[in-house]
Amino acid sequence: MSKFSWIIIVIVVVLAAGYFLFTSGRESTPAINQPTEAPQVTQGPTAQPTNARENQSVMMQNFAYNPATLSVKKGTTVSWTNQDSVDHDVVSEPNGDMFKSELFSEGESYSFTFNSVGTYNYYCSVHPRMKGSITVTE
Ligand SMILES: [Cu+2]
Repeated sequence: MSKFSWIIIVIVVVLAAGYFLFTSGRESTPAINQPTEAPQVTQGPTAQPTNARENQSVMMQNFAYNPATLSVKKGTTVSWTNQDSVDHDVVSEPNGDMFKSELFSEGESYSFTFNSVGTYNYYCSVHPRMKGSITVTE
């Protein structure tokens, strides 16, 4: 073998050894960094769908539902709270087929969970001018 070939082999071995030391040295650095990366746990994406289905409130004030129209996501529970000194109820049109509360007095409330997409008009059976509607979307 010529002297030139030996020089090539020595250079290759030195480069290979240097590469090995370099890569094995780098592998240990991520292990040191890991503890600082651990707290990067994000909770944003999971929190939003839960918020979309949080309960919604309708107040019964001065012989009116407030808000009179409400749009909610499917699965939302709507609660009506009576803030008048007279009794009110919540009856879905036409005859309370979907939901129908008892008459309830000041400070009391009634809840219904909307699991079907659609628009649901409702009224108070004692005060026919009291009307509202809930629109349920996907
Ligand atoms: Cu009423």
